[in-house]
Amino acid sequence: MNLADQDKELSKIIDREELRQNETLNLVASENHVSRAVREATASSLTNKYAEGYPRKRYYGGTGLVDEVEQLAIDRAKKLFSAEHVNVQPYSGTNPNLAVYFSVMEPGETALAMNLQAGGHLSHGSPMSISGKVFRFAQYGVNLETELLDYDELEKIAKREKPKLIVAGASAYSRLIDYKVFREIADNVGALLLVDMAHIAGLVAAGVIPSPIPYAHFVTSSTHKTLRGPRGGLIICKEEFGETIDKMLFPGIQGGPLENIIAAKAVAFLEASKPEFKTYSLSVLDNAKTLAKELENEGFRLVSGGTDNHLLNIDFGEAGLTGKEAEKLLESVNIIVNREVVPRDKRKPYISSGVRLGTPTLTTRGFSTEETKLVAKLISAVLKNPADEKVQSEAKNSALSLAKKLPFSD
Ligand code: DSN
Repeated sequence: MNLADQDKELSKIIDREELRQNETLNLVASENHVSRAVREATASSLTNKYAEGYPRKRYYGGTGLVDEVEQLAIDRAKKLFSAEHVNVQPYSGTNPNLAVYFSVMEPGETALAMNLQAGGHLSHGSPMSISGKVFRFAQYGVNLETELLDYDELEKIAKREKPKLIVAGASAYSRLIDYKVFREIADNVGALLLVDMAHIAGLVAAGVIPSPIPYAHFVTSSTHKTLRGPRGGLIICKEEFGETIDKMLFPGIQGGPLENIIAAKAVAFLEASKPEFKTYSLSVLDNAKTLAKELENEGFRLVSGGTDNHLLNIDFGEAGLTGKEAEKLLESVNIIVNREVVPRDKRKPYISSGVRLGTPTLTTRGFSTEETKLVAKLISAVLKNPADEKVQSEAKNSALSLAKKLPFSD
């Protein structure tokens, strides 16, 4: 029985969500819209199969075909990223980080990672996360003048803290990261290097920004952001750490792998290896630069003055709109973003003084720099005239017609 007949109540909610996605302009930097092929693999009969273990070493019968699926995903990811060892079982982007931490540190030992205000991630040692509860995380940030990573300062902190692991990578940093310098600093203090490339994995796969893989001992990622796969994660590491990482992820951290999701990852890796994906990724970068330039022309202050990747952060300042207000205002006119703490933020993360904008989803639906300029104008009009109902209603109509003009192709 299909879903609509089996469970009308739920089916209607999903239909409404599909309509919402189609009728809104999504600028959440960490989201994307997967292909029908990825969705088909996600919804396939592989969801029925238990396969604890790894290919050719499972704890269940009947796993010959899921072995083929998982090996295909591993082989494709290795080729795509020129990686030595890949684990495709992580359920999310956070579990791979835990697998690395528990593989290289004992509880209480020190790691060094970027703080939240500079754009770091909760799983990089926030006291609210198990990472910060079990391990001691020292933190680096950005230079508060340039809002860029300050490698001299990073080195000073690394020498002082003597971490066992240095973590590079962020959720809200709009600039490129110099992985070679990170590796040199790690080597100088006897630390291992982990790069969390969750946000930029698709851009790395497409070869349109530098890859961390030659420099890092470990690279972790989610698979659903710029990489445009199903919701899930990935660990890449040097061969020498492969066995330890695999054992730490399963049985250390996770249970049975989601082979339907692993199949969908395999599809996404195939898609990301095609020339069209490189064209798409270049367009993600162009659109982000266009959005940044147009918003700056409209008078908005961007953290670090712009972007080199798929995202940018507007800082409204202490006296300006809060990120929460801006997020709600934009949602009311069918533009979806998320609030974001910015480097000098005095407000709590739930309120914040900024919003983060990204171009992966709009680019997937075919937005060019021309449409992106229109989106910037809409965002500007809405945020500058929060109490003007006419402006808000015109912006909503324009957002809706842009969405209808460029629907998702499948
Ligand atoms: N929650 C993701 C983001 O929005 O960046 C990171 O995992």
